[in-house]
Amino acid sequence: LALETALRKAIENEEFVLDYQPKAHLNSGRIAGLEALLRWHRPGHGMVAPNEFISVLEETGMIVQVGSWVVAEACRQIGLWLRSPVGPIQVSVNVSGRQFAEGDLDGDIIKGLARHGIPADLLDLELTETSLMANTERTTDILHRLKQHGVQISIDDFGTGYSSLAYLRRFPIDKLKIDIAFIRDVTTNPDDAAIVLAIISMAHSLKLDVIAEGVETAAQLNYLRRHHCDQIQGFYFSRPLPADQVAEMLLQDQ
Ligand code: G
Ligand code: G
Ligand code: MN
Ligand code: NA
Repeated sequence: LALETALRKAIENEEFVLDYQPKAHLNSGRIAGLEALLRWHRPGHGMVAPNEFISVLEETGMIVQVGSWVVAEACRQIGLWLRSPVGPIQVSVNVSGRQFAEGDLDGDIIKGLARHGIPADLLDLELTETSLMANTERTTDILHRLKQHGVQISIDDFGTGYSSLAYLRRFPIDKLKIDIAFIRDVTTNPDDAAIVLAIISMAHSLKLDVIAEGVETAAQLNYLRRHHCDQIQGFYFSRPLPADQVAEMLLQDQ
Protein backbone atom coordinates (compact mmCIF):
# COMPACT_ATOMS: atom_id res chain seq x y z
CA LEU A 1 0.00 0.00 0.00
CA ALA A 2 2.91 2.36 0.76
CA LEU A 3 4.27 1.54 -2.69
CA GLU A 4 0.90 2.26 -4.30
CA THR A 5 0.65 5.66 -2.57
CA ALA A 6 4.23 6.49 -3.57
CA LEU A 7 3.46 5.54 -7.19
CA ARG A 8 0.39 7.80 -7.27
CA LYS A 9 2.63 10.66 -6.13
CA ALA A 10 5.27 9.64 -8.69
CA ILE A 11 2.75 10.24 -11.49
CA GLU A 12 1.81 13.69 -10.11
CA ASN A 13 5.42 14.67 -9.46
CA GLU A 14 6.74 13.29 -12.75
CA GLU A 15 9.33 11.02 -11.13
CA PHE A 16 9.52 8.59 -14.06
CA VAL A 17 12.26 8.59 -16.68
CA LEU A 18 13.02 6.48 -19.74
CA ASP A 19 16.32 4.73 -20.34
CA TYR A 20 17.09 3.40 -23.83
CA GLN A 21 18.68 0.07 -24.75
CA PRO A 22 20.20 -0.13 -28.26
CA LYS A 23 19.35 -2.97 -30.64
CA ALA A 24 21.96 -3.91 -33.28
CA HIS A 25 21.77 -5.24 -36.83
CA LEU A 26 23.66 -8.55 -36.86
CA ASN A 27 25.14 -8.13 -40.34
CA SER A 28 26.49 -4.56 -40.03
CA GLY A 29 26.80 -4.21 -36.24
CA ARG A 30 25.08 -0.85 -36.51
CA ILE A 31 22.38 0.39 -34.17
CA ALA A 32 18.93 -0.59 -35.47
CA GLY A 33 16.77 1.12 -32.87
CA LEU A 34 16.26 1.58 -29.13
CA GLU A 35 13.92 0.07 -26.53
CA ALA A 36 12.54 2.61 -24.05
CA LEU A 37 12.57 1.18 -20.52
CA LEU A 38 10.77 2.80 -17.62
CA ARG A 39 12.72 3.84 -14.51
CA TRP A 40 11.41 5.49 -11.34
CA HIS A 41 13.56 8.13 -9.68
CA ARG A 42 11.99 7.55 -6.25
CA PRO A 43 12.94 10.21 -3.71
CA GLY A 44 15.13 8.68 -0.99
CA HIS A 45 15.45 5.35 -2.86
CA GLY A 46 17.49 6.22 -5.95
CA MET A 47 16.65 4.71 -9.30
CA VAL A 48 14.08 1.90 -9.06
CA ALA A 49 13.81 -0.77 -11.80
CA PRO A 50 10.39 -1.69 -13.21
CA ASN A 51 10.32 -5.28 -11.94
CA GLU A 52 9.82 -3.72 -8.48
CA PHE A 53 6.73 -1.70 -9.47
CA ILE A 54 5.31 -2.69 -12.89
CA SER A 55 3.05 -5.31 -11.28
CA VAL A 56 1.58 -2.68 -8.92
CA LEU A 57 0.96 -0.33 -11.85
CA GLU A 58 -0.74 -3.22 -13.71
CA GLU A 59 -2.92 -4.37 -10.79
CA THR A 60 -4.10 -0.87 -9.85
CA GLY A 61 -4.67 0.26 -13.44
CA MET A 62 -2.13 3.07 -13.02
CA ILE A 63 -0.25 1.53 -15.96
CA VAL A 64 -2.79 3.21 -18.28
CA GLN A 65 -1.77 6.69 -17.11
CA VAL A 66 1.93 5.83 -16.90
CA GLY A 67 1.75 4.14 -20.31
CA SER A 68 0.31 7.35 -21.79
CA TRP A 69 3.24 9.24 -20.30
CA VAL A 70 5.70 6.71 -21.76
CA VAL A 71 4.26 7.23 -25.27
CA ALA A 72 4.35 11.03 -24.89
CA GLU A 73 7.91 11.02 -23.51
CA ALA A 74 9.20 8.63 -26.19
CA CYS A 75 7.65 10.84 -28.91
CA ARG A 76 9.19 13.95 -27.34
CA GLN A 77 12.63 12.29 -27.32
CA ILE A 78 12.33 10.95 -30.89
CA GLY A 79 11.42 14.47 -32.04
CA LEU A 80 14.38 16.03 -30.18
CA TRP A 81 16.80 13.54 -31.73
CA LEU A 82 15.22 13.92 -35.16
CA ARG A 83 15.96 17.66 -35.16
CA SER A 84 19.49 17.21 -33.78
CA PRO A 85 22.66 15.75 -35.31
CA VAL A 86 21.49 12.32 -34.04
CA GLY A 87 18.77 12.24 -36.70
CA PRO A 88 16.00 9.65 -37.14
CA ILE A 89 16.11 6.71 -34.73
CA GLN A 90 13.35 4.16 -34.07
CA VAL A 91 12.20 3.78 -30.47
CA SER A 92 10.20 0.81 -29.16
CA VAL A 93 7.85 1.20 -26.22
CA ASN A 94 6.42 -1.63 -24.13
CA VAL A 95 2.64 -1.63 -24.08
CA SER A 96 0.57 -3.42 -21.43
CA GLY A 97 -2.72 -5.20 -22.18
CA ARG A 98 -4.66 -2.77 -20.01
CA GLN A 99 -3.67 0.09 -22.33
CA PHE A 100 -5.74 -1.56 -25.08
CA ALA A 101 -8.73 -2.29 -22.88
CA GLU A 102 -8.81 1.09 -21.12
CA GLY A 103 -7.38 4.48 -22.06
CA ASP A 104 -6.84 5.81 -25.57
CA LEU A 105 -3.68 4.18 -26.90
CA ASP A 106 -4.17 5.01 -30.59
CA GLY A 107 -5.27 8.58 -29.77
CA ASP A 108 -2.22 9.08 -27.51
CA ILE A 109 0.12 7.77 -30.19
CA ILE A 110 -1.33 9.70 -33.13
CA LYS A 111 -1.32 12.91 -31.05
CA GLY A 112 2.27 12.31 -29.89
CA LEU A 113 3.52 11.72 -33.43
CA ALA A 114 1.74 14.83 -34.76
CA ARG A 115 2.81 17.11 -31.90
CA HIS A 116 6.48 16.29 -32.45
CA GLY A 117 6.38 15.98 -36.24
CA ILE A 118 7.59 12.36 -36.25
CA PRO A 119 7.29 9.82 -39.10
CA ALA A 120 5.16 6.99 -37.66
CA ASP A 121 7.70 4.28 -38.47
CA LEU A 122 10.06 5.76 -35.88
CA LEU A 123 7.70 4.37 -33.23
CA ASP A 124 7.50 0.62 -32.56
CA LEU A 125 5.19 -1.06 -30.04
CA GLU A 126 6.34 -4.13 -28.09
CA LEU A 127 3.34 -6.27 -27.17
CA THR A 128 3.31 -9.59 -25.38
CA GLU A 129 1.37 -12.57 -26.68
CA THR A 130 -0.66 -12.56 -23.48
CA SER A 131 -1.66 -8.90 -23.84
CA LEU A 132 -2.78 -9.57 -27.43
CA MET A 133 -4.99 -12.46 -26.34
CA ALA A 134 -6.78 -10.50 -23.61
CA ASN A 135 -8.97 -8.23 -25.72
CA THR A 136 -8.91 -9.40 -29.27
CA GLU A 137 -11.65 -7.37 -31.00
CA ARG A 138 -10.75 -3.95 -29.63
CA THR A 139 -7.03 -4.73 -29.77
CA THR A 140 -7.30 -5.77 -33.44
CA ASP A 141 -9.05 -2.47 -34.33
CA ILE A 142 -6.49 -0.36 -32.49
CA LEU A 143 -3.51 -2.17 -34.02
CA HIS A 144 -4.88 -1.96 -37.55
CA ARG A 145 -5.52 1.77 -37.13
CA LEU A 146 -1.96 2.32 -35.86
CA LYS A 147 -0.52 0.12 -38.59
CA GLN A 148 -2.33 2.19 -41.23
CA HIS A 149 -0.50 5.23 -39.86
CA GLY A 150 2.79 3.36 -40.22
CA VAL A 151 3.51 2.52 -36.57
CA GLN A 152 5.61 -0.67 -36.25
CA ILE A 153 4.51 -3.66 -34.15
CA SER A 154 6.70 -6.26 -32.42
CA ILE A 155 5.86 -9.31 -30.33
CA ASP A 156 7.90 -9.23 -27.12
CA ASP A 157 9.00 -12.30 -25.12
CA PHE A 158 8.00 -14.44 -28.12
CA GLY A 159 7.47 -18.10 -27.32
CA THR A 160 6.68 -17.80 -23.62
CA GLY A 161 3.19 -16.28 -23.58
CA TYR A 162 -0.23 -17.84 -23.51
CA SER A 163 -1.15 -17.72 -27.16
CA SER A 164 -2.12 -19.42 -30.36
CA LEU A 165 -0.04 -18.83 -33.48
CA ALA A 166 -3.25 -17.72 -35.22
CA TYR A 167 -2.58 -14.19 -33.95
CA LEU A 168 0.38 -13.97 -36.36
CA ARG A 169 -2.25 -13.76 -39.13
CA ARG A 170 -4.80 -11.67 -37.28
CA PHE A 171 -2.52 -8.85 -36.15
CA PRO A 172 -0.34 -6.67 -38.43
CA ILE A 173 3.02 -7.70 -36.96
CA ASP A 174 6.47 -6.58 -38.20
CA LYS A 175 8.91 -8.28 -35.86
CA LEU A 176 9.31 -11.15 -33.36
CA LYS A 177 11.55 -10.76 -30.29
CA ILE A 178 12.78 -14.18 -29.18
CA ASP A 179 12.53 -14.42 -25.40
CA ILE A 180 15.74 -14.40 -23.37
CA ALA A 181 14.76 -17.81 -21.93
CA PHE A 182 15.60 -19.46 -25.29
CA ILE A 183 18.77 -17.42 -25.86
CA ARG A 184 20.48 -18.05 -22.52
CA ASP A 185 21.63 -21.62 -23.37
CA VAL A 186 21.17 -21.52 -27.15
CA THR A 187 24.77 -22.61 -27.83
CA THR A 188 24.67 -25.58 -25.43
CA ASN A 189 21.08 -26.79 -25.18
CA PRO A 190 19.82 -28.56 -28.33
CA ASP A 191 16.15 -27.99 -27.42
CA ASP A 192 16.64 -24.24 -27.04
CA ALA A 193 18.63 -24.18 -30.29
CA ALA A 194 15.83 -26.05 -32.09
CA ILE A 195 13.24 -23.56 -30.84
CA VAL A 196 15.37 -20.55 -31.81
CA LEU A 197 16.00 -21.93 -35.31
CA ALA A 198 12.30 -22.69 -35.75
CA ILE A 199 11.34 -19.15 -34.70
CA ILE A 200 13.88 -17.58 -37.09
CA SER A 201 12.70 -19.77 -39.94
CA MET A 202 9.01 -19.14 -39.26
CA ALA A 203 9.56 -15.38 -38.92
CA HIS A 204 11.36 -15.20 -42.25
CA SER A 205 8.74 -17.35 -44.00
CA LEU A 206 6.11 -14.89 -42.74
CA LYS A 207 8.33 -11.96 -43.90
CA LEU A 208 8.85 -10.78 -40.33
CA ASP A 209 12.12 -9.54 -38.86
CA VAL A 210 13.46 -11.42 -35.86
CA ILE A 211 15.50 -10.12 -32.92
CA ALA A 212 17.07 -12.08 -30.08
CA GLU A 213 16.90 -10.50 -26.64
CA GLY A 214 19.20 -10.99 -23.67
CA VAL A 215 22.35 -11.63 -25.73
CA GLU A 216 25.21 -11.58 -23.21
CA THR A 217 28.09 -13.42 -24.93
CA ALA A 218 30.07 -13.48 -28.18
CA ALA A 219 29.18 -17.18 -28.54
CA GLN A 220 25.45 -16.39 -28.52
CA LEU A 221 25.96 -13.53 -30.98
CA ASN A 222 28.00 -15.67 -33.39
CA TYR A 223 25.46 -18.48 -33.23
CA LEU A 224 22.62 -16.08 -34.02
CA ARG A 225 24.55 -14.45 -36.86
CA ARG A 226 25.35 -17.85 -38.38
CA HIS A 227 21.66 -18.71 -38.31
CA HIS A 228 20.51 -15.46 -39.92
CA CYS A 229 18.82 -13.78 -36.99
CA ASP A 230 18.35 -10.11 -38.06
CA GLN A 231 19.02 -8.19 -34.85
CA ILE A 232 20.23 -8.62 -31.28
CA GLN A 233 19.63 -6.79 -28.03
CA GLY A 234 21.39 -7.46 -24.76
CA PHE A 235 24.14 -6.56 -22.35
CA TYR A 236 26.82 -7.86 -24.77
CA PHE A 237 26.04 -4.97 -27.12
CA SER A 238 24.82 -2.41 -24.59
CA ARG A 239 22.96 -2.04 -21.30
CA PRO A 240 19.99 0.32 -21.15
CA LEU A 241 21.40 3.87 -20.98
CA PRO A 242 20.14 7.37 -20.14
CA ALA A 243 19.13 9.42 -23.19
CA ASP A 244 22.29 11.57 -23.24
CA GLN A 245 24.60 8.52 -23.22
CA VAL A 246 22.62 6.75 -25.91
CA ALA A 247 22.82 9.92 -28.04
CA GLU A 248 26.64 9.78 -27.83
CA MET A 249 26.56 6.16 -28.98
CA LEU A 250 24.28 7.06 -31.88
CA LEU A 251 26.57 9.91 -32.97
CA GLN A 252 29.61 7.59 -32.94
CA ASP A 253 27.68 5.00 -34.94
CA GLN A 254 27.14 7.39 -37.87
O1 G B 1 14.11 -2.65 -17.65
P1 G B 1 13.80 -3.99 -17.04
O2 G B 1 14.51 -5.18 -17.58
O3 G B 1 14.00 -3.98 -15.54
O4 G B 1 12.23 -4.20 -17.28
C1 G B 1 11.54 -5.19 -16.60
C2 G B 1 10.19 -5.39 -17.21
O5 G B 1 9.44 -4.17 -17.19
C3 G B 1 10.26 -5.85 -18.66
O6 G B 1 9.37 -6.95 -18.82
C4 G B 1 9.75 -4.68 -19.43
O7 G B 1 9.01 -5.09 -20.57
C5 G B 1 8.85 -3.97 -18.44
N1 G B 1 8.79 -2.55 -18.79
C6 G B 1 9.83 -1.68 -18.86
N2 G B 1 9.38 -0.46 -19.24
C7 G B 1 8.03 -0.57 -19.42
C8 G B 1 7.01 0.34 -19.84
O8 G B 1 7.23 1.51 -20.13
N3 G B 1 5.74 -0.15 -19.88
C9 G B 1 5.44 -1.44 -19.58
N4 G B 1 4.16 -1.82 -19.65
N5 G B 1 6.37 -2.33 -19.21
C10 G B 1 7.66 -1.90 -19.12
O1 G C 1 10.22 -7.93 -21.21
P1 G C 1 11.18 -7.01 -21.90
O2 G C 1 11.83 -7.64 -23.08
O3 G C 1 10.59 -5.67 -22.26
O4 G C 1 12.34 -6.75 -20.87
C1 G C 1 13.41 -5.96 -21.16
C2 G C 1 14.33 -6.09 -19.97
O5 G C 1 15.38 -7.04 -20.24
C3 G C 1 14.98 -4.78 -19.63
O6 G C 1 14.62 -4.47 -18.32
C4 G C 1 16.45 -5.05 -19.68
O7 G C 1 17.14 -4.46 -18.58
C5 G C 1 16.57 -6.58 -19.64
N1 G C 1 17.71 -7.00 -20.40
C6 G C 1 18.18 -6.43 -21.54
N2 G C 1 19.27 -7.06 -21.99
C7 G C 1 19.53 -8.06 -21.12
C8 G C 1 20.55 -9.06 -21.06
O8 G C 1 21.44 -9.17 -21.89
N3 G C 1 20.46 -9.93 -20.03
C9 G C 1 19.48 -9.85 -19.08
N4 G C 1 19.51 -10.75 -18.09
N5 G C 1 18.50 -8.92 -19.11
C10 G C 1 18.53 -8.03 -20.13
MN1 MN D 1 10.34 -5.26 -24.28
NA1 NA E 1 11.18 -9.26 -23.63
